[in-house]
Amino acid sequence: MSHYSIAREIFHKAGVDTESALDRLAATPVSLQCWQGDDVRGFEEQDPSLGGGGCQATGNYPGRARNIDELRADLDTAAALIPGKLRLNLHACYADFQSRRVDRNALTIEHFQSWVDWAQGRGFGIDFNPTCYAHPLASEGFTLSHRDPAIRKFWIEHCIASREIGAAIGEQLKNPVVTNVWIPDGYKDTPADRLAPRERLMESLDEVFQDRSKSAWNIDAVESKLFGIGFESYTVGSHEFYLGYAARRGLTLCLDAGHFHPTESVADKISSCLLFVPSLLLHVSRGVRWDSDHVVSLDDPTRAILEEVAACNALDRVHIGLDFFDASINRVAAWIIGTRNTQKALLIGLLRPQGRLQAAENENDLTTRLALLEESKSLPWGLVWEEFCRRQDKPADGEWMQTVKAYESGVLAHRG
Ligand code: RNT
Ligand code: ZN
Repeated sequence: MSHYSIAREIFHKAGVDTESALDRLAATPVSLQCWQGDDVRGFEEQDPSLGGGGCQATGNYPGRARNIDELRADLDTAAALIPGKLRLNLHACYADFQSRRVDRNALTIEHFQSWVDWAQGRGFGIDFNPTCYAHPLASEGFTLSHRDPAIRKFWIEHCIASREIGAAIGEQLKNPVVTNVWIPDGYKDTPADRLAPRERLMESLDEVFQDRSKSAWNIDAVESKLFGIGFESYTVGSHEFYLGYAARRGLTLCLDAGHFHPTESVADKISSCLLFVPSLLLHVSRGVRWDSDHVVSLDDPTRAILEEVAACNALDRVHIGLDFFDASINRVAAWIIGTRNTQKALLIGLLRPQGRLQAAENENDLTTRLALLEESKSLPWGLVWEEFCRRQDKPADGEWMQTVKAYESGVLAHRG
């Protein structure tokens, strides 16, 4: 008997159909963040002192991708070692300028066509993000909520251009793009006026999202944050701001696992938010003490988030994206570890004996509920994961590192 057939039997006894979990996992795309490959720098050759708006890639492991070709080669290496459906999450600062460089408010689909062709060849969908940081007009730490209308206008134009690009990509791929707006705006120290920047942000967003005519191909998302490095005391686009805004405008709400108080449960927010917004975007990440964007671990908070998506039966309303950037380890391995962990967390959620748990709860038999929940933790999900990798023709755990090491010595080590 194979490992998997034993596991299938054990799960069957627990009232869980592993085949259906495997099918659902295979049908669920995970969006790979391009920015893990180059420490969120992009290819605009901006002065690094302009900063990342509070995003901080730390570490100096050799092998950072320095150009589009290197980034694509690294993504290909990672994707070959990850089972399941993948998407590529692009940022506007990863434009392929070829000969003529333009500023961010003048970007068009032309600057991303080579990415679209690349993704199409691999069967990947694409997601998109305006880049509202690391730019001279973001140097004061304010973009869409800046008090200067000319600066606001630039960023409004950039966000509109990004949504147009998203729609054009979605239409070409016949696969809608999630375009996610995140801005760093905020203050290091206590503001005198918390209201006015939020009013300005709301007005700017109203302009950005005025034309919703391309919503078949472009899904608009907004991402909140609690604080960033250099933005410790106040973030204009807080959770309450965007929850209210997304609910009112019918936008997708992005929940980044690193953007809340460390003791807050992001998992618990999912069911509430889904009652008020059409869909959610997850930025699966891991904060260690702060929004440190560590590689996703198969830890309790990550499991809770993905288990909750499965328990709410909300896979059709939740887009799963990754958001971590670690420069202290092999960057290709970081993608592989973080993506596989996200998929494992979802698989664990899909393998939970939800029917029996719910039945116990409905009978108010909370003792049985606890017993089932606890015992489900030792069901052999790892064998089902092994089967998933096998069916997808991808390496099982313990079998991919050699390939990454060979790529490191053959390719990454030769980058200056
Ligand atoms: C920043 C946000 C945002 C970024 C990406 C690179 O705190 O999480 O999603 O990580 O734009
Ligand atoms: Zn994020």
